[in-house]
Amino acid sequence: MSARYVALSGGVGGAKLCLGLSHVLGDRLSIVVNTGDDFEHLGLFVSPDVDTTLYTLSGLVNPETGWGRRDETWTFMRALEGLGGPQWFNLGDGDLALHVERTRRLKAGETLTAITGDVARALGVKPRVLPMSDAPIATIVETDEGVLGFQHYFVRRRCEPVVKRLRFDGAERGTITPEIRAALNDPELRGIIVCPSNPWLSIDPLLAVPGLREALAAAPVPKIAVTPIIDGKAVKGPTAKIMGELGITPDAVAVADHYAGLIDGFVLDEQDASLSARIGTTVALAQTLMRTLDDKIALAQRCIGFCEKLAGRA
Ligand code: FO1
Repeated sequence: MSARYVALSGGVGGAKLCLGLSHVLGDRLSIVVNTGDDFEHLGLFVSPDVDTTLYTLSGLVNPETGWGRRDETWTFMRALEGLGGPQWFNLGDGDLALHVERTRRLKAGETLTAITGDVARALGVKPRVLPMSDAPIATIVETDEGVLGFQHYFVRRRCEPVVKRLRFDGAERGTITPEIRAALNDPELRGIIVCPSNPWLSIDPLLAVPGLREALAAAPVPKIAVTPIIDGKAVKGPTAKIMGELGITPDAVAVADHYAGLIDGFVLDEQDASLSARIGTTVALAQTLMRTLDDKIALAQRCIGFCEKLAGRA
């Protein structure tokens, strides 16, 4: 089978489904990853969602946290503490090498897409990992405590401030990369899968890149989204809290409504089957909670089968 798929992903939850998809599709999968969480820290360019995707797909990821590397050492952070340096954002020694090397190559004028492709190859990652933009786009969180950069909100303040509004600074200067356009125009493309990421924090920045939403809509294949909410609770992270603060009922229906116009199908968790009638598009029921690799592969196969059914091929 030469069928190719494109996944849209950000954060730890999205990376889990990408791992399942990579086991099924290998290099026939292209992943468009959120870069709105990227920021400069200690003079280093840190790209958390790209790195979580690369580490998850290579088996290097810390399985407890879902970010950073497993079996990590912390000599750098201890030495930094001794110098009075900031401690709120943890950079393990192995992880640090990636930030140093990426910063070196960006300063030499290379694109984030080219660097990410080389890192993926170095880590043995088969799918194409494509940053949503080579121009910097920063997710900014307007809260009751003022305007915060994403990592300050998410890590330093542990998502405690009340979110009033989200914006994506620099989006208007973004352009869809040639690599993403090629993936969406590939004649072998058979489907587009929006992973169970936080729609507001991880997928909206991606959809804010000029031309991307149009290119997705123009792709002549089914587009499906997988719910990140089960029984009114986010599987991980602040999705339900943020939805409440934005005045949105934290349930799967609100997520499907958020993607209205973009998707042809929605993967709802079996526990929320009673919500099916309120979803405004075709529904597939699945076990969307992914604890094991088999869960991730099974959900990936369910998504691919759903795309084939929507395309009238199954
Ligand atoms: N998340 C934390 O909660 N604490 C950290 O110290 C932390 C460090 C970190 C370093 C590199 C990296 O790629 C991710 C890191 N994250 C940390 C996770 C990161 O903030 C989130 O995974 C994404 O930005 C949201 O998905």
